[in-house]
Amino acid sequence: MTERTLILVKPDGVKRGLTGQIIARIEAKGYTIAELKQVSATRELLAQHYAEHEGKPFYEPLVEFMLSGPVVAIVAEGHAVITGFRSLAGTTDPTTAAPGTIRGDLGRDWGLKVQQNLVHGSDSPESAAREIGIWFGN
Ligand code: DAT
Ligand code: MG
Repeated sequence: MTERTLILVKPDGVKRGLTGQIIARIEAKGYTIAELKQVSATRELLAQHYAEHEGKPFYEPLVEFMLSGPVVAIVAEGHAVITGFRSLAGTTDPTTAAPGTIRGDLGRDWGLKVQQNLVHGSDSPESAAREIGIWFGN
């Protein structure tokens, strides 16, 4: 079934000029870019987006990091794109994310309180629907 996922190029990816490379990898995998915009997130928007992490030790640094510069929000479309993009992104910690993935090839540990790992991807159909609504409206 064709599905949609919410992808964010986080502020580290935008600042390092990696947006084009990241979009190229999404397209090279065969997914379609359905929506794309550069936005400066707000605290309110991030509180919704990261609601599941509220109260965790990395929550505040995560929100500050996501406010540190613009992000590029993307809706990508294709069969099994939710799982497929998570696989393309690699595991959360960029130090150990597999080579060949976005995080594994382009990210690393900068010794900060939060993992700056270049991209976000929705983790389930429910998350995707919720997050697309948050970033793009319905
Ligand atoms: P993912 O982005 O792989 O879905 P997540 O949803 O568990 O990971 O966490 C959201 C973000 O928070 C993640 O991209 C980076 C940061 N983060 C998660 N766990 C962390 C930790 N233990 N220490 C520092 N930052 C962390
Ligand atoms: Mg997540």
